[in-house]
Amino acid sequence: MDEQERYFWDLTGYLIVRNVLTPDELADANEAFEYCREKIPKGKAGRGSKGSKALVGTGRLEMHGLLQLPKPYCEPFRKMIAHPAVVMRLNIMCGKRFRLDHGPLIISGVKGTEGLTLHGSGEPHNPCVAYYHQNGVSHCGGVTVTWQLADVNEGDGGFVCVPGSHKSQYRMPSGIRTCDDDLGMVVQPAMKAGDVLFFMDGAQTHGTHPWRSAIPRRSILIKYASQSAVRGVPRRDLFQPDVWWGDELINGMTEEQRAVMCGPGVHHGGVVKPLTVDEDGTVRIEE
Ligand SMILES: O=C(O)CCC(=O)C(=O)O
Repeated sequence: MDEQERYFWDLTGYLIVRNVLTPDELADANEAFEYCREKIPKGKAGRGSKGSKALVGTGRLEMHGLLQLPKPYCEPFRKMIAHPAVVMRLNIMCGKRFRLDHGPLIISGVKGTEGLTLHGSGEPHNPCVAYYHQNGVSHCGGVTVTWQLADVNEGDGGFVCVPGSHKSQYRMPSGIRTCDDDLGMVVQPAMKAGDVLFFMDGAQTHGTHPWRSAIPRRSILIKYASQSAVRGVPRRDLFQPDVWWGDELINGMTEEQRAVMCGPGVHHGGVVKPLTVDEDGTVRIEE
């Protein structure tokens, strides 16, 4: 990551690196995409656009599980997760020993596929994906890397963001969230097949415009975290104290003691309960 890239990243909250995939790598990735194309589940219309007029359309097209595809179709995605162009940049963006948090996933779109309301921007504040800068070192807890397998031209739709929003001290106005009154601040960057986009997932205001091109969208998103951040967890049981620490250590603990021994992560679906202290000093699980 050179000085120019670093400046762009720090200032805007995203970065596009051009021409990363070779023609052969791009062909292999597109062959794997073709294998998945008919299997991509369609979401319920309205789930992404949530009442927005600007983002309305047909259900979103997203597919997970790309690392588990049969060979050779998993290979292009396995190569992407530790690609040198990604490693050299994430070592600076997230710090060394960054890790894959969740993904890779396909985000596709056909003409008319709905958008996704803008989110991130630290709303609500989530320290594990925050961006900060101290002692000359910048740190972002969550970075998403999006590989483009087809061109995204100006006006096609797809990924959008508000450049610089990771530094904003104010709440995102509702017109920005829905894109119904975006103050001219929402940017949809144009990219070519083989380009790679990095963005500050969680820290930056970002989302999706409806897909407007007759050529379907082909994006592969891989979500990374710094070594100290955990959002997605591959199995719900990893939150359970006996799975995370082992039976022997947990045996005989009270429910409250067990509650502080849970495995880490944000996407726990409610299985991790917070503790609270009553006026009389009793510690109990908050329901
Ligand atoms: O690439 C896109 O369409 C945006 C994806 C997004 O909003 C996210 O991954 O949180």
